[in-house]
This record gives sequence, structure tokens and C-alpha cells, in this order.
Amino acid sequence: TTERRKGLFGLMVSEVHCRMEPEGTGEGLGRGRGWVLFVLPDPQPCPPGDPGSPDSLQRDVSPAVPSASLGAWRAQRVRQLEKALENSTLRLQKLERYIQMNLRSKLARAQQHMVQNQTAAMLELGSDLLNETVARTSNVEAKVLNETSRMEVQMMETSLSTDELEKQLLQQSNELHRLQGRSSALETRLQALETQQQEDLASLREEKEQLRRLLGSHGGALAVLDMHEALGSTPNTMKRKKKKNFFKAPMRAPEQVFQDCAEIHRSGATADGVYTIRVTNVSEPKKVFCGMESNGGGWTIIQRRVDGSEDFQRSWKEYKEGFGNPAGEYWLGNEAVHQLTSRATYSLRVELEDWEGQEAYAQYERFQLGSEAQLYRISLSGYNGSVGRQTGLFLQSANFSTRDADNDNCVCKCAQLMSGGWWFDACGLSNLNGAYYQNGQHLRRMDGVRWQYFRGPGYSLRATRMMIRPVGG
Ligand SMILES: *[C@@H]1O[C@H](CO)[C@@H](O)[C@H](O)[C@H]1NC(C)=O
Ligand SMILES: *[C@@H]1O[C@H](CO)[C@@H](O)[C@H](O)[C@H]1NC(C)=O
Ligand SMILES: *[C@@H]1O[C@H](CO)[C@@H](O)[C@H](O)[C@H]1NC(C)=O
Ligand SMILES: *[C@@H]1O[C@H](CO)[C@@H](O)[C@H](O)[C@H]1NC(C)=O
Ligand SMILES: *[C@@H]1O[C@H](CO)[C@@H](O)[C@H](O)[C@H]1NC(C)=O
Ligand SMILES: *[C@@H]1O[C@H](CO)[C@@H](O)[C@H](O)[C@H]1NC(C)=O
Ligand SMILES: *[C@@H]1O[C@H](CO)[C@@H](O)[C@H](O)[C@H]1NC(C)=O
Ligand SMILES: [Ca+2]
Repeated sequence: TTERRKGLFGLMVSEVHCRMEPEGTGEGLGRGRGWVLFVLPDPQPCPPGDPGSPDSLQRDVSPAVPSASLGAWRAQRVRQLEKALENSTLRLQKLERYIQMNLRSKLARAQQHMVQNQTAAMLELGSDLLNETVARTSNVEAKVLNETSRMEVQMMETSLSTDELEKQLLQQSNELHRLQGRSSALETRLQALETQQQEDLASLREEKEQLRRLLGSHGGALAVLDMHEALGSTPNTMKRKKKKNFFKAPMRAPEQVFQDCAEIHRSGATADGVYTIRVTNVSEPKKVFCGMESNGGGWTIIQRRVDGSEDFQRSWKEYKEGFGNPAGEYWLGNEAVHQLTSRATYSLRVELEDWEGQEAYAQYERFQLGSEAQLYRISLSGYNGSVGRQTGLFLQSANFSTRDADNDNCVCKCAQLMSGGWWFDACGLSNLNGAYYQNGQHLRRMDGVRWQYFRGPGYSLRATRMMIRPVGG
């Protein structure tokens, strides 16, 4: 139907054409208009007789043309029109074919394009996806790697800390071993000490037993002998005291080990007398006279003069270790006094008695004796006494001197000049270890038993006692 309509359309156009331009000028016009030319039929000369008539069909019925020739022309004209129509139809068909072919190829190309475009798009999408996948994968991979490395780091840290712990453990166990070693060493030492102590105790017990046996058989005689000895050489005032003490002393054999008379006093002993003490760092036990009844008791007598029975002109070694009889005249010993006064703070009390029966004392709140290396130097402080306001001993320290050890501050040798061992300065204001002079010989004696502020520089005393006791004991 489309073909026919086109053909009709072409026919109608050609009719109009004919009417507007009666002379054949269609070719020139067709040439200038391109493919439109194919649609138009060839220009036809209008029928004779009425060239300017606008409607040839209407004019066909005009009576001016003869009917026979008009009929032939008409038939011819129809044939021509049919042919043109046919030609046009053919051309149209050709055109259609051409157009169809053209369009198809274009369409195909477009389709191809589209396919390509789609393919490209899909490829792009694919690559995007791939990229994304890759990115994600790499991201995940990185995370996994990171996590792995983190875990590795943690593991390393853990292993490090484990190492540290192990090291510490090792150290501690080493320390423990060391401590164990030390404790076992200490134990051994303790055992050794214990053994020694037990041995000492056993020997002491034996000694005691022996004494007891001796006492059992000769006890009375011994006591009487001792008493006689004491009575024979002691002035009357001291005799009465001593008598009592001598009977008591041996009965009080110590069960325990005591450092000094203060400890014995604390253990319950209240009677004056000779007791045994064991001073730390002094190998031999010492017999000592304890002043338990006056001035609060617990006094350890370190020096005693009563009758001149003991020679006090002795060597450094003898003054160091002590000499004499604890029941009579004696010197306890510089070493023991040094050990005692180094262990605790001690007071010193000096008691004096002249030939007229007068008594006096000098007391020092603090008293200390240096070591042998320090020449048994004396340190005193806190003087208080009944023999005047001044001390008879130097408050500044003084070194000890004997006849064989000159440590005084004199160009001379005081120990030889004044006799005895003492803390001489430039011979000084006192010397309780001087030569003993009997009643009647005691005046104008520079080398006697002196205490200048009591009876003057040339008076030799009848009795002296030096005693120590821990401060607050
Ligand atoms: C039809 O077209 C052909 C060429 O295409 C032409 O030679 C021929 O004369 C045409 N016929 C008519 C009747 O126009
Ligand atoms: C695909 O087609 C679209 C729309 O026709 C166009 O915008 C785009 O540029 C084309 N892409 C390619 C790769 O030809
Ligand atoms: C894919 O990744 C590569 C490298 O990262 C990049 O060069 C390319 O442009 C990416 N492609 C797309 C489509 O994102
Ligand atoms: C890896 O872990 C560390 C911390 O552990 C973090 O700072 C870093 O950003 C992480 N890297 C990645 C790629 O996840
Ligand atoms: C007593 O002896 C011990 C061991 O020998 C010693 O360490 C200590 O210093 C001594 N004490 C005195 C006061 O000398
Ligand atoms: C001396 O001792 C007595 C009695 O112990 C005491 O009353 C007095 O205050 C002391 N004097 C000094 C100066 O210490
Ligand atoms: C006691 O002797 C020492 C040397 O051992 C000496 O340095 C010191 O000055 C002496 N002290 C006195 C009071 O002479
Ligand atoms: Ca000298």
C-alpha cells in the first residue's frame, strides 16, 4: 500500500507540475533537486487546443476537440501514465531497496557499535569489579598481614617477657641457693658455738663440783683461813663487813653466766662478796668483788686497796689482765673494763677513806675505757662528789701508763716517779695505785695513794675502791 500511495503522490505532483509550467522544463528543475527527481514523472506536453486550462480532466469534456482523436490521445496518455507509474514504481522499489540496504547496514553498524559499547562497558565494569576485588583482596591481605605481624610482635613480646621471667626466676633461685648456703654456714657456726658453750658449761660444772667437794671436806677450815687472812691485814672498819662477805661468797657459785655484778644483782643476789663473771671477748672467767649492799647495789669493783698486801707496781701486761685477790686488794684488768664499758654505758664511783676514818666519794655519770690500741685511755663526764667541786681525774681523756709504758704528758715517766699504773697527765692530781703506806708513814708521800682534792697532794690514803655499773642498771 505504501508503494502505491507513493506512486499516486508522484502522479498528483506531476499533474500540478503540468498545470504550472506548460513548457518542458522539468529536467532542469529535477537536476537541481537531487533524489526528488526520481519521484517526479517526466514533464509531458499538455494536450492540444487548450494549453492554459487549469484542469485537463474537466477540459476533456469540452466539445471543441473532436471525439475520435481525443479518445486515442486519451488511451495513449493512460498508457504513458501507466508506464510512468510502473517506472516510478520500479524506481520507488529500487529506492526502497537502496534505502533498506543503506539503513540495514547503518543499523548493523549501530548495532555493532552498541554491542561494542556494551562490551566495552561490560569490560570496564569487569575491570572495575576486578580492581575492586583486587583492592578488597589486597586490603584483606594487608589486614591479615598486619594482624599476623601484630600477632608475631605480640608473640615476640611474650617470648621476651617469658625470657625475662625465666631470667628473674633463675636469679631468685640463685639468691635462694646463696641464702641457703649462708644459713647453713650460720647454722654450722651456731652449732660450733653451742658445742663450745656446752663444753664450757661442763667444765664449769666440774669446777663447781670440785669446789663443792673441797668445801665439803675442808670448807670450814678454808673459810676460817680466808677470814684470818682478811682480819690480819684489814683495818677494823672493813673487818666487820668482810667477815660476813667471806662466808657468803663461796656459797654463791653462779649457775648462769653473768657479764658483771649488775646482772648478778638483777638475778637476785643481794650480798656483798666475790662472784664470777664472764666478760665478752675476755677468754678467762673473772672473779670479782660485787658491791651489792650500798648505793643501790650491782657495783662491779675494778680496784681495791685496803691494806697494802698487794704490790701495785706492775707491768702493762699485768694491768691489762688484772692482778691481786678479789677478796682483798686487786685490779680487775684494763681489758675486761674496756670490754664492759664498750658494751654499755657505765658510771664510775670512787670511794676513799683516810687514816682518820673519814670517807669521801667521787662519781662520774659516764665512764669508758678505750682499747689497748687506744692505750686504755679514760673518758669521764658528769662529775659529782663529796670531795670538793673539782674532780681528781681529768675530764679530758688521758692514756694509761705503767712503769714499762710511758704514755703520759710529762717529759718524765710518771709511772716510775709516782709508782703504779694510772692515767697520769703530767703526773696529775691523783694516783690510787700508788705505793701503800701504813698509818704513820702516810704523810708527805708524793708516790702514795693520792687524791689531791680530798686530803692534799702529799697524803696517802688508807682505803680506796673504784666500781662501775651500767647507767640505769
Ligand atoms: C522509464 O525509465 C527508463 C530509464 O530508467 C527510461 O529509459 C524510459 O524511457 C522510461 N519510460 C517512460 C515511459 O518514461
Ligand atoms: C556507549 O554509548 C553511550 C550512549 O550511546 C555513549 O554515551 C558512550 O560514550 C558509548 N561508549 C562507548 C565506549 O562508545
Ligand atoms: C584499576 O586499577 C589500576 C591500578 O590500580 C588503575 O590504573 C586503573 O585505572 C583501575 N581501573 C579502574 C577501572 O578503576
Ligand atoms: C596495622 O596495624 C597498625 C596498628 O597495629 C595500624 O596503625 C595500621 O594502620 C594497620 N595497617 C593496616 C594496613 O591495617
Ligand atoms: C669482740 O670480738 C668480736 C669477734 O672477735 C669483735 O667483732 C668485736 O668487735 C669484739 N668487741 C670488742 C668490744 O672488742
Ligand atoms: C650529785 O648526786 C646527788 C645524789 O645522787 C644529787 O642529788 C645531785 O643533784 C648530784 N649533783 C650533780 C651536780 O649532779
Ligand atoms: C693518747 O695516745 C694517743 C696515741 O695513741 C694520742 O694521739 C693522744 O693524744 C694521747 N692522749 C693524751 C691525752 O695524751
Ligand atoms: Ca712521759
